[in-house]
Amino acid sequence: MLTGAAGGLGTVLRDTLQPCTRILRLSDIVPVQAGPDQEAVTCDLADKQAVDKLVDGCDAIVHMGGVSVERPFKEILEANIKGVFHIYEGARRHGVKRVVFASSNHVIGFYRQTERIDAQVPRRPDGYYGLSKAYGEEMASFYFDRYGIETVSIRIGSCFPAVKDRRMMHTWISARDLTQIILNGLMAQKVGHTIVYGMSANKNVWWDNRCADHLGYLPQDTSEVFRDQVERQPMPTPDDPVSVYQGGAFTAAGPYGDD
Ligand code: NAI
Ligand code: 15L
Repeated sequence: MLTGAAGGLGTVLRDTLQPCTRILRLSDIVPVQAGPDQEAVTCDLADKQAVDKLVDGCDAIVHMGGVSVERPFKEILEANIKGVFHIYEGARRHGVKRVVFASSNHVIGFYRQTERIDAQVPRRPDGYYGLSKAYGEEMASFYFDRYGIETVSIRIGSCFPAVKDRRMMHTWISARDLTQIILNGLMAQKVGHTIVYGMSANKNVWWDNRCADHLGYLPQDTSEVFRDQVERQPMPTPDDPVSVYQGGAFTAAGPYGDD
């Protein structure tokens, strides 16, 4: 089952994951059209009963749905925080044993671009969105320790068809490489709760994936193919958050505390 199927990544993943499924159940809060060997279920992740029904009958869950940028806390609370709880409760109740969770680099967004980090460093979320992904990772850890449900949390960098700016030269991941991480995350023998940074084979990366070696992820793509076009863009000032922090502009978004 794929949540967030109407989104930017969901629209690509519904095709790239399809060959590895018997039936791919697609879900989003907005309607999606099912193709051959697909089912479509419109469901708000904030609705516990609806999510419980959604999960019934699934072998595995790829959880991409939710608010994907910094927004007022209430929106994040409903879609992401309650949403991820409902997904794991559904998994527990219906015996689903494997989840791939779309976490984000914004879980560690307040690390500086001069730092190199692995998946064991303390989290430094850069907003309510990053906090919700940190909560999702902790939820995954708890459901493994307590119920044996295994998860691969992918701290996705920037997954778009092309690199948009200098920061993304470090954070970019192609849809092909993201698909490989997801499939490896679903098929690997034992993952417990594994955190992996979702990046392609870029130069000068900030993230070290040695804690996720057992996934056997071998990126095929690199942001280098976009270097010429990106380096034609004006250089931001050295104190601009886009040049200072790994989370870039997200570290200066808001404040969104007052709903
Ligand atoms: P997106 O915003 O295009 O797609 C998210 C989907 O979730 C949308 O189709 C939306 O309708 C759905 N959704 C939102 N609230 C919902 C709710 N209450 N109930 C059910 N569905 C709901 O985001 P995108 O780019 O496709 O990202 C997919 C996932 O990957 C997100 O969880 C995002 O946080 C994460 N991610 C994406 C990155 C990227 O570079 N695209 C980077 C890091 C993380
Ligand atoms: C994310 O978590 C967002 O979902 C995506 O839209 C991008 O902003 C990405 O991070 C990024 O940091 O580039």
